[in-house]
This record gives sequence, structure tokens and C-alpha cells, in this order.
Amino acid sequence: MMRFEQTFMNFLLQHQESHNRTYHFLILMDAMISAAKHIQYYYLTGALKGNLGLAGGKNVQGEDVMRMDQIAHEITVHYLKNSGRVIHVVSEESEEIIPINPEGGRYLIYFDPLDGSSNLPHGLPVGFLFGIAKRNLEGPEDGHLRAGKDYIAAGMFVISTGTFTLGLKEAGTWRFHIDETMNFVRPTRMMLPDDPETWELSFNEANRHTYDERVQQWIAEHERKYAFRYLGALAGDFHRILTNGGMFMYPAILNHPNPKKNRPEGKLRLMYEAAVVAFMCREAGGTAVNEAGAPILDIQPEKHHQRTALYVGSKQLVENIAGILREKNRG
Ligand code: AHM
Ligand code: MG
Repeated sequence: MMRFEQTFMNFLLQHQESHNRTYHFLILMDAMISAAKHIQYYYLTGALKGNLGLAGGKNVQGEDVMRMDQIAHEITVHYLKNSGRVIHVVSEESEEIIPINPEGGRYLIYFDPLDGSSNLPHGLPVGFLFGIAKRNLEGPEDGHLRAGKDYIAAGMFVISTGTFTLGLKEAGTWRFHIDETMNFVRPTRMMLPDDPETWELSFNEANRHTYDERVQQWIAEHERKYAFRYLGALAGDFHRILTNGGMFMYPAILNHPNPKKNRPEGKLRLMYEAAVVAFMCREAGGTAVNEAGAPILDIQPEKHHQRTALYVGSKQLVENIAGILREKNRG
């Protein structure tokens, strides 16, 4: 007798029906999955087509080379448009908010279609990260910029390793793997492990001396207890943290030898990077804070490309450093 895996779409259908929800979200997620698969296969052959280099040149066929992140952006907007369910999107690849279906749409999507640009020219893992909020169905719509706590779902595809992780509001964080038929299958609920045995720390070691002194001191006191891993692509690094526990951090850069390179606001983007992983982390039993030690999910964005520092992972570790960050903020 053959055994078949449960597909993502079947999992989601059951989820929506058991919560008495509409099918609109299924249609939206079908568009996201189509976009992710399309990006995945473009990326896999990207080196051959000359798509992994910088924009501006010509490929071997003499065609204009587009940056892979621009291609990923166009693919995503295409599928989201066709879904008919999206009011507007915020994309890392577009300065402006892009209206899609302002009257008839139901969802607001914040995404980075190809995150981890330093891995791009090597064809190494990158991420497609997204957060989803819903239109205010009860009254007039506002500026559409939602805090992470108001997302209904947030997820990431690790491209091109073929994994997909989705956090659903009050319903857990789930991981899926791509199968031979290009379906994402085998829903597996992710919970951060309590046992520190497997915990890892993940941050850009080259930046260590640019962090606030108290953060540097925290690292010096804790680093020997844990393994250290850093891929340089948030989706990949956070993928590991979700499985193994520990903490990923991208602290504020405050003491760079070239002061122009300081980033007191942090580097990562709030709406489609930090809040996305913070949301999945909360649904997996963890937490996330900014440089002031305040919960990432509570930050009300003032602009769509807002940056933030990020500390995300196992509660015990994040809360420990959050205490120090809050003290620093008071002092
Ligand atoms: P990007 O949007 O330019 O790709 O930058 C975001 C990426 C994250 O994926 C990753 O966690 C971080 O930047 C890595 O930065 P760094 O190269 O400074 O370590
Ligand atoms: Mg990015």
C-alpha cells in the first residue's frame, strides 16, 4: 500500500475549516507558494543564466541581466495580483507601497522576496520572507502599516533548499518540505527546544566590536556555552534557531571605526524581516526584542521600510539580554 504525505494546501484547508474561516486565505497562500516555487527554480538555474550577478550587464544570450532580487519581486507581485485578494504590498525591492486591489482586496502583504544578498552571487541559501495582515473589516482602513502582533500569519521559504515555515496566529509554527512533485508536504509543528544542549548563537562576529559595550560583555559571558553558526541570510539562520534553539541577533552598530557605517536603528527591516521571524518565534514558544529590550511584535511601524535591531530565539536567552538592554536604555 502506498503512503502519501499531507500537502500544505490540505493542511491549510483543514486549518481554515476547523476554525470556521473563509477560503480567501487559501487562495492567497496558493499565490505565495506559486511565487516561491517560481523563484526557487529561477534561482537554481540563475548562475547559468547570469542572473546572480549585478544588474546592468548582458548574459550569454546578449539579454539584459536583471538582478535576481528584482526578478523575485516581479514574480511575487504577479502572483499576488492574480490572486485578487491583496490590497497592497510593501516589498523590500520597491521604494513605494504598491497598490494591488485597494477596493476589493482583503490582505496586506509585507515581503522581502530574496533576502540575504551576500549569498546571492554564490547561489547559496537566501530567504523569501513575508508577513500578512488583514484589512479592517469593521471600519475604515488606516495607514495599513501593522505591528507584528496584528499579523495573521508570517512565513519564510529558504531558497533553494526547499523548506517552508509558516507561523499562524495562535495556531503554531509549522514547517514543510518540498517533495518530488514540487508540493510542500509533511506539516511539522516547530517548538523551540527547552534543553540548552543544542542551542546556538548566531550573529555577525565581524561586527562584535561595534556593538554596545554591554552587548559585547553579554556575548563574552555566554558564547562559550553554545555553538556558533552564521550563514548571513536571516531565513537560513533563523531556520536553525527554530530547530536547535538559542538566539539570532543583529544588534545596533554603534561603534564602527567608520562612523558613517554606524546603524543605531539596526540593519534589518521591521515589517518584512524582524517582525516575520518574531511572529514565527512567538508561535514556537520564543520571543524577540529590539535594542531597547522592547518586544518586536509591539513596535508600531512609522514607515514601511523602517529598520530595527533584532534579538530573537529561546525565551530564556532573549529575556536575559532584554533585561540588560532595558537597563542600558534607562541609563
Ligand atoms: P539584505 O536585505 O541586504 O539581504 O540584508 C539582510 C540580511 C539578512 O538576511 C541577514 O541576516 C543580514 O542581512 C546579514 O547581514 P551582514 O552581512 O551584515 O551580516
Ligand atoms: Mg532583506
